[in-house]
Amino acid sequence: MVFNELLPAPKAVDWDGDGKTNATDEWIELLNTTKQPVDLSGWRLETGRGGGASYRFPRGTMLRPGVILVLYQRQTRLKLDDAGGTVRLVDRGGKVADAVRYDALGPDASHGRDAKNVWHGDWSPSPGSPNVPPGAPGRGKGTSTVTPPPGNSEPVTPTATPGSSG
Ligand SMILES: [Ca+2]
Ligand SMILES: [Ca+2]
Repeated sequence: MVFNELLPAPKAVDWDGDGKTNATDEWIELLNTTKQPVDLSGWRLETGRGGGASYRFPRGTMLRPGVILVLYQRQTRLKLDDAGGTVRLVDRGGKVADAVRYDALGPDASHGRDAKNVWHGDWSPSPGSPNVPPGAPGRGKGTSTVTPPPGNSEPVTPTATPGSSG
């Protein structure tokens, strides 16, 4: 489980889509980089240098492999310092699963991780979508993608409809 992207200083964009542009438009992305679903029940997100604020994931928070979870400030109540800071993901046993430090970013700019674990402050923010470099084709514009659960897809057999005889 890793941090994938975060946006600490929203300004002119209503990122959470509630009709208002304010501090609650801050968001954090988590990505399940493992090959199996991760149960985040009891895990925590922390800001600050210890003794900071924290958000505890509710029971039943599951993240499927490869899926991105977007957490808006409305949900977590965690304030990301515009001047830079640290966010930590702490597992149920109190172990830090991942931590990310970011510096001051421009308004509506995100701090995002690429596939090689290098962080960028100049990529287009993409809440809920994979992070793509500027200029890449098909870059996300803030649309959340819902991955359907892997189920059995049954072949569809066309049924012959007998024509009416006249
Ligand atoms: Ca908003
Ligand atoms: Ca993203």
